[in-house]
This record gives sequence, C-alpha cells and structure tokens, in this order.
Amino acid sequence: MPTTQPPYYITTPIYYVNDRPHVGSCYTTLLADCAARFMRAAGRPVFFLTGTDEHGQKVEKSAASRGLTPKALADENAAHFKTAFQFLHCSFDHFIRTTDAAHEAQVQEALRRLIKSGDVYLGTFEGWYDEGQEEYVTENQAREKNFKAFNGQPLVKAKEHNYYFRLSAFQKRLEEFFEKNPGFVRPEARRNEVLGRFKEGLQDVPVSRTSFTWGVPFPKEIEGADRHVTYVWIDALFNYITALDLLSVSPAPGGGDVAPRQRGQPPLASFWPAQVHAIGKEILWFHAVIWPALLMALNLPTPHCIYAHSFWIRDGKKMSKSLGNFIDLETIHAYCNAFSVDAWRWFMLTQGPIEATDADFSHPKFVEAYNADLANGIGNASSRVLNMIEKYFAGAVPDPQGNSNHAGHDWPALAQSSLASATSAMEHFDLAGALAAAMSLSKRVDAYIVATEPYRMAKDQAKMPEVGLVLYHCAEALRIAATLLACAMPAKMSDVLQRFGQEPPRPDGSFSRPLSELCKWGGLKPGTRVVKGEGLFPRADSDAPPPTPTPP
Ligand code: ME8
Repeated sequence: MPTTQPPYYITTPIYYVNDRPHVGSCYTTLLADCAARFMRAAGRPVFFLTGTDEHGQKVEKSAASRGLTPKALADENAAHFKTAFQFLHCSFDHFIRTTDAAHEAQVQEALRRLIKSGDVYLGTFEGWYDEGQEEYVTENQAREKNFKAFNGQPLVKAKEHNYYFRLSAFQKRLEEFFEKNPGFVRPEARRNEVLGRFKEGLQDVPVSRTSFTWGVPFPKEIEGADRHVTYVWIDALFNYITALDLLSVSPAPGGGDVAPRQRGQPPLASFWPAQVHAIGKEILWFHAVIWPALLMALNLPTPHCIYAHSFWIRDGKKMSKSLGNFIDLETIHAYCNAFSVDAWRWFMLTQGPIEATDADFSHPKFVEAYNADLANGIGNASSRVLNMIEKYFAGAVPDPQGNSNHAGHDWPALAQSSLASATSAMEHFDLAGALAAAMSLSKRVDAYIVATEPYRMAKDQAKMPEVGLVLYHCAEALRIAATLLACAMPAKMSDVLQRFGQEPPRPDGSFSRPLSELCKWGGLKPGTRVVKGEGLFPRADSDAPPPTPTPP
C-alpha cells in the first residue's frame, strides 16, 4: 500500500534466555502485536521488534549447570520464544538476538563513540549489587528493600574497576527533557516514580564487567579494555537501534533474520525514533533514564514513549518459580486449545495490567470475560445477524435503499466515532480503550436488535423492507467492528469478515485499503453473499475446571 503516513516503530523488551517464555513475556509481546497490527491496518509503515537478551553471568551460569555452552542455551531458548510468539500470532518484523554479529559490532561502535566523546570512562565503583537483576542499587534503595534483591536473595557488596557511563552529567538535560515531554513515560504514575528518583541525584553507571566473559568484548583498540565485556544492560538497550542498523559502520544491511526491504518500504533507519518501547514496570529506570541519556550522548533522537505496564499476578501473589504459580507456556497452550488463541489474546489485551495496577489472573475471570465479550458478545451478534440474513433474504445482504439512520441510531456517525476513538486510543497505546471503542459497535447491534425485533417484524410480509434495513445496518456495523477488532483477534475476525463476504486482513494485519476507507459506512454492498458457518465462540461452562496444562 503506497503511503505517506509516518512510520511506526514498536518494541518489546528483549527477554532473558535463561528462562522460558511465560505469561509475562507473552503479554508484552501481545500488546505490541496488537498495536503493530492496528497501525498496519491504518496504513502506516510499521516495524515491530522483539527478541532475546543472551549475554551475562546468569546465562553463563545456567548454561554451565546444564553442561551447555552459553550459545547453545541461548539458541535453544531463543527458539522457544520465537515459537511461542508465532503460536500466539505475533507479527514481529524482526527477532533480534544480542548474539547476532551485526548487533555486537554496533554495540562496539557505540562504545567507541562514547569513549571518544568522554561519556564513558574507566573508574572504580563499590556498591550494593542485585545478582539476579544484574544491577547495582543505591544505598537508599538497598535500605528500603531491607538489603534484599528482587528475587529475595541478599544484596551483595561489590567493588569493580569498570568503565562508567557519565549519567550524572545528564541530570539537568534529562530533567528538562521530562519537563518538555510529559508523555515520555506512561502511565502517569510511572512517570512520577522516575521524577521522584531524580531528586536523589543521578550516579554514573558501570557499562562493563570483568567478572565473566559471556558478553560483547570492549573494542580491542581501546587501551586497558581487554577482559572488559559490555554490561548486559547496556548491550541490551542498544538492541532498539542496532536492529535498525543505526550504528552500522558498514553499508551492508544487518544480520539476523530481518526481512529484506521491499520496494516502496521506507529505509530501516527512518523508523527511529520509536513510537513506543513497551516494557514491564521493573525495568523502567533503564529505559526512562539511562537509555535517553545514552542516546543524547550519541546525538541520536530519543524515543517518543516508554510504556511501562504492571504485572500479571496470581491469586493476589507475585508469580515466581519458587511458588510454582507461574502461568507457563503449558497453561497458555491449554487455554488456547480450549478457547482459541484469539480468546486468549482478547483476555490478555483487555483484562491485563496495562495501567498502573497489577492484574490478577484467575480462571473465573477468564470465563466471565470470554462469555460476556465473545460468546454472548460479538460471536452471538454475528451468528444472529448471519442467521437472519440467511433465513429472510436467502443469504444475500439486503438493500437499505439509502437509509442509514433508523430507530434513533445514526449508524454512519456511530461507525465514524468508533473509528476515531479507536485510532486516538491506539495512538496513546490505550489498547483496552481502543478495543472497547471497536466492541461498542457490536454492543450497539445487540441493543438495536432488541429494540427493533426484526424476527418479530419478519412475520409480517409488509415489514420486510424494514427488516432488510435493520439487518443491513447490523451486518455493516459488524463488518466495521470486525475490521477494527482484527488487531486483537486476527483469526476469528478474519472468519467474521469472510462470512460477511469481505476480504480478510493479510497475515501482518494490513488490509488492501487503510482503515479510514474501510470503516466508512456503506462499504458493504447489498447483494453480497454471506455464510452462516459454525458458532464462532462456543459458550464456556463457568462450572467446568480450568483446562489442563499441555506441552506445546
Ligand atoms: O528484564 N507480568 O528480561 P526478562 C507482566 N532482558 N509482564 C511480565 C511479567 C509479569 N508477571 N513478568 C515479566 C529483562 N514480564 C531484560 C530486558 S530490554 C532492553 C532488556 C515481562 O526476560 C515484562 O515486559 O526478565 C518485563 O519487563 C519483561 O517480561 C522482563 O523480561
């Protein structure tokens, strides 16, 4: 689709390979996928990046405990992440791995530039270290946390000769930047947390380690840098720009499995700066403070928004391996098999911790949302309307004869406002708001059927033109709702669109025309053949036990 619309670049965190995918990593990736699909449907060129963070001591140790090389462990688990995200129909454009040669070369280039500019220097540091998170915490934080690490283990006092990034020199610039860009960190509560921490004063951060070898080595030509490998966090943050070849020293495109640029597609570099870095709240400081400062030091533009969602928890408790209450891939598979991948996506996207509070995962909550929104919601509305068109109009969409306003429903205005609200919400990464705006059209259809009772009118032959009018409006509203909801439920909404004789979205979520055209009232042609088909979302029994976890 030729387009003059601005590029949209969205990323997820790159996930540690010493763990398998679980509800958390799948959640953030689903959020990004939904936004990416919507923006492609809107006609914007999109680059959606996800991937794996493969260096560091934790990976080195996990691999050793299994008798594997770190790379072999990384290969194994990177493949698990990729497969899990594909299973959930995530349409990423590139899966970056920090062991990709193109990434490593660009990280070294960043270090060269930062050392040259004096923003990175060699120094000594002593402080409280969280071994699990591979990060130092300040004296204040250590005290607040009772000298416990994120995983509950004691913090350790560590001393290192390291290269440091002169973060302290960016305090004023960052404060001004936050002032000028109130939407940089979202939601608002997260922004306030960062602002609060600014008051403690920014300290320089170590960017190298000598305590292990599994990392990107410092460039050889830098004196005194042998044995120093790049601190895993700095290596990781750069993925957002190395994936676009922004620091490439050679003109050749980067490695990895990025799809070759096709004619008419914008150059990779034009995607920077990112619209959204979607992350979890625990890694906000790196993204909200260290990352923009690194970019400022490199004279590169800063991203538009860091969106830090909260956590999925279970029965009011944090999910952890030791509690054994993690929603793992086996559980996700079981739900997808029992209710469909799209039902899982819908639950994640609409009931998740997108805002500042954690969200509890519970089976009754899943069944309630599934029945309310899908089985009794859009699934039921579609079946009823398709059934009636089949029964009363021999399966051909009736002709509304130019009437679009009926029984107090101004349908073109409703469709227009649904599109406008969904678009504006999506631009603000308010996914639940965008999906609610789209779903409201389907709810309107229910209310309209209740108010007009077409099945009763159909008993009177003289009222058939009005029945046709009602059913046209219902079908057209459902077509538009399904078009807007395809970013959340690509397979099921493709099915709905096809039943109404419409073209489904492409596998990446784009359509042959942008949403602004597709969602105009009146796109459904009278006479189009419809197909009733099987029930889309069979009702779930709220008394049945949760599905049994199944291996992928
Ligand atoms: O932190 N609920 O990787 P990671 C919701 N490699 N989301 C959750 C979650 C939960 N309970 N648990 C995890 C790292 N997540 C670094 C990132 S980025 C330059 C480097 C999600 O494997 C959430 O997005 O620990 C969180 O930020 C991410 O997984 C952490 O993944």
